[in-house]
Amino acid sequence: MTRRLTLAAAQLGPIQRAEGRDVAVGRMLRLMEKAHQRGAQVVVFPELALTTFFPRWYEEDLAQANHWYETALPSNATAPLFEAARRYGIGFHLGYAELTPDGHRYNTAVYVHPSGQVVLKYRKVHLPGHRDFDPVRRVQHLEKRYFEPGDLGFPVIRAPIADTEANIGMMICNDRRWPEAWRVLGLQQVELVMLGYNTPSINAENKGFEAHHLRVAHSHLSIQAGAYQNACFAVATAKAGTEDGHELFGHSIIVNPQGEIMAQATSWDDELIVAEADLGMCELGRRTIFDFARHRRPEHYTRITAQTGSEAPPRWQG
Ligand code: ING
Repeated sequence: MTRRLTLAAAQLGPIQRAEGRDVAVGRMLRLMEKAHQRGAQVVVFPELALTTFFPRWYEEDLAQANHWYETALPSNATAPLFEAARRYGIGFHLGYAELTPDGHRYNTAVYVHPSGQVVLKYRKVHLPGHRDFDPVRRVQHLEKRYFEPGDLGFPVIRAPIADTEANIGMMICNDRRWPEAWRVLGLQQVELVMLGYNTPSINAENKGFEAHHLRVAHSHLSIQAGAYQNACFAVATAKAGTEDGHELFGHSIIVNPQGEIMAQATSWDDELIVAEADLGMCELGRRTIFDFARHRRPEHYTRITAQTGSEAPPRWQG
């Protein structure tokens, strides 16, 4: 039986440091209404969608950063999103900063069913940047200060969506650059990867490894490869534009299991992109080129989990 889904990436433009959650939620409600008008059944909002990308701002005392975090979901500020989801019958992915009751801090994403129930939660595993103030950097990227590595792994669940169901999984921003994240989801037969990102358009480390003109290419390369090599769809949604003078790139995309870009945002502002997914494409990939059971040889992959860093190879002795 064919399983079709209409997917949407709800890209957000900049959220300034001084702007409250009501501003972001108001803009997200307008995007959700557009998604409803265009027949979307799943909407993916960005990473840290409720606030500015605050890891660019240093705080000596972490408690002074608590206002950037959600201690409950839904909250008064986010309840309108849950109401809209119920009203339109739309499931949505939301990225936000999570402060748990016992004081743990995570860069988190949830998938919320139209009923308002949280179907899946994920906490960002790969945290880029640094922990302490770095005077060399033109812009700080303090995700290792403000968040702990995720403790939920990369879960996949088969979730009811609209009149069908899909194997859904999530990752967040930097995770997309690590093939291990995609493969752990692929080994659970993921069919729809939802991922939000906030990616600076210039290289704050200024060491030049990643040339500016390749920033977007590397983002798309990572997502297209991940989707193709794990026979899944991916909805990758940016928060974009200039936040208090600091630029984030947009270029949100929806990718199919062939690695093709089905839709791409062309602005760096609030923008909805939509694509029709035939989930049967995932099964085709899993039964042919990427039939893991037939083709993978885990006995040769032990370095992937045995090692953290790379090791220099032995020198050839001739
Ligand atoms: N941002 C960036 C990302 O991975 C980054 C950080 C940019 C790392 C470019 C390496 C190269 O897209 C977040 N929030 O992870």
